[in-house]
Amino acid sequence: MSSTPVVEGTSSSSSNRLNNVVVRKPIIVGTYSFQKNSENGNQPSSSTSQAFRWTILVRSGETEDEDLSEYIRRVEFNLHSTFAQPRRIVETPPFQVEEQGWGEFEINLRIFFQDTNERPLEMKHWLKLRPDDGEVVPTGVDYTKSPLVSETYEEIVFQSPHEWFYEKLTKPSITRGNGNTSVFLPPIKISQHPLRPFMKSIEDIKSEERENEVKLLDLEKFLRTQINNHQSQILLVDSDYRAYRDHFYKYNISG
Ligand code: SLL
Repeated sequence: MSSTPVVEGTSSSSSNRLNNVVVRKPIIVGTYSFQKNSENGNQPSSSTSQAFRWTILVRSGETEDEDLSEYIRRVEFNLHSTFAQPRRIVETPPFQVEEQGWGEFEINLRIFFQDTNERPLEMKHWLKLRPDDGEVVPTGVDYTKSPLVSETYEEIVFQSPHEWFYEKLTKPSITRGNGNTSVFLPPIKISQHPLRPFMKSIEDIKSEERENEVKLLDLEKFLRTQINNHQSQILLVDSDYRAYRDHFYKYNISG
C-alpha cells in the first residue's frame, strides 16, 4: 500500500482553500508585572532602574491548554529600544518573554502562522507596571508577591483557510493522525504555568469583554440622543435667530 504524502504549509495555490469558510481563534495577550522592591523608598534609588520583573504572554482564549503551536509558527515581541535586542522571537509555547525593567511602553507583537500564506497578525499590548492614577486597587495588595495583570481578549479571523490549515485550526491534535499519538509531546501547559494563579479565567475575560461592549453600545446610544438634542436645539436657535434678524431688518428699514 502506498500513502500520499501530505505537504503542509508550502502550497500557494488557492485550489484547496475552503471558500467562504471563516474560522475565529480567540487568544489572550497579557502582561504580569511584579514589583521587585517596594517603591516607597525602602531601597536605594539606584535599584529603580530594574524595579519590575514582568512577563508578556500569548495564550489561548478557547480552552486553557490548547496547543497554540498547532496553528502559530512563532510570535515576535518587539520591545522598547532601551532593551538589549528588543526583537524577541519565540518559536514554541508558551509564547512569552520574561524581562526586567523600569518603564511602561507599548509592545508590538507579530504572530506568524503555520500556513505561511496567512499574513502575520500585528497587534499592540501596553506593558502596565503600575496602577493607573485613580484606579481602584484591592486594599493590601502586595505587588511584589502578586503581579499587576493586564489582559486582553482578541479573535484572529481566518477567511477561506487552506483545508489542511483548517484541520489544524479546528481539530485538537489528539484526535488527528492515525491514532498513534504517543509521539506527541505537549508543550508547557498554561494550567501548569507559574503565572496561572494570577491569570483571569477565559470566561471572566470574555464576560468583561461583553460588559464593555454593552457599555460602549449604551454610550453610543447616549451620545446619539445628546447629538439629536443638540441638533434640535441648534435648529431652534437658528429659527430664533432668523426671526430676530427678520424683525431687526424690518425694524431698521421701517424705523
Ligand atoms: C517611559 N517611554 O519613559 C517609556 C519608556 C522604557 C522602559 C520605557 C529598559 C530596561 C533595561 C526599560 O525598562 N525600558 O534597561 O533593560 O516610561
